Amino acid sequence: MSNITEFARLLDEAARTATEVDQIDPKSEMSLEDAYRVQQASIARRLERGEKRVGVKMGFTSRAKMVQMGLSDVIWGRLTDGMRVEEGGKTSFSRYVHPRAEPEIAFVLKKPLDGAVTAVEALAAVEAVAPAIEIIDSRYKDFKFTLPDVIADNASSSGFVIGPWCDPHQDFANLGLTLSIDGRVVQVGSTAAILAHPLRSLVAAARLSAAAGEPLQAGWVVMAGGATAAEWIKPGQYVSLEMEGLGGCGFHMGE
Ligand code: OOG
Ligand code: MG
Repeated sequence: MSNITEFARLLDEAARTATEVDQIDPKSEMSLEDAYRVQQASIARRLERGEKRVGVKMGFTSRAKMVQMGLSDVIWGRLTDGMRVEEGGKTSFSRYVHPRAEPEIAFVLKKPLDGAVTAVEALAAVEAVAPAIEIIDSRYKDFKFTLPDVIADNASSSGFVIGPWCDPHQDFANLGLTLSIDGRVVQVGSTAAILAHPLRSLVAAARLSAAAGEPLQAGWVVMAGGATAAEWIKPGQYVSLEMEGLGGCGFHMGE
């Protein structure tokens, strides 16, 4: 128990001060349940500082991400309002250790989703879908971690940018997308890379969140997971996403 509190403090401080730390479980000895307890306790510290819980992010929902990071289990993390980056706005490099960006699709819910749901039920709870960019930033040295490590570190959550909210009653199963840095395309992909259909990621989010005793709420955002490998971001760069049919979004990485 005290280990959980101590790791939560360590990772929260690392995130708050943008300082890298050693892996807490390099031999992968911690149970995934304990790793999620560390995550929960570290997010509780953010909430105590006044941040508000705004949703959930899913991780390793595409093969490209699994291959890039060498892990193959779907994971999830907790999003707070402190992680929001305004669409078209600027975030500061000093807030991150070694940020990367990846193209995703986001859902916002109009109804709660609790536990085992079908894709049809999940879609019925969706208010809108949007093109989105996740800024991930592992607090671990060299962005290297085991599965318990990354779960404890809130699945590397650091920032997210959401583009225009669109009608979910359109086919978003296989939308082409490009991620660009300073106008140069660096990743090409499709929303189909996300578990073959991004709604499957929402179904998994509903199940995993409920199992943790924190079912998805109306108004929450769910980030479905990176559709391509993530790209390193340097100060001064502009990162943008274009998604077929849904439009785009972007952000400036300041100094
Ligand atoms: C872990 C987070 C994975 C995704 O979209 O797959 C993730 C990481 O890659 O650091 O956010
Ligand atoms: Mg992601």
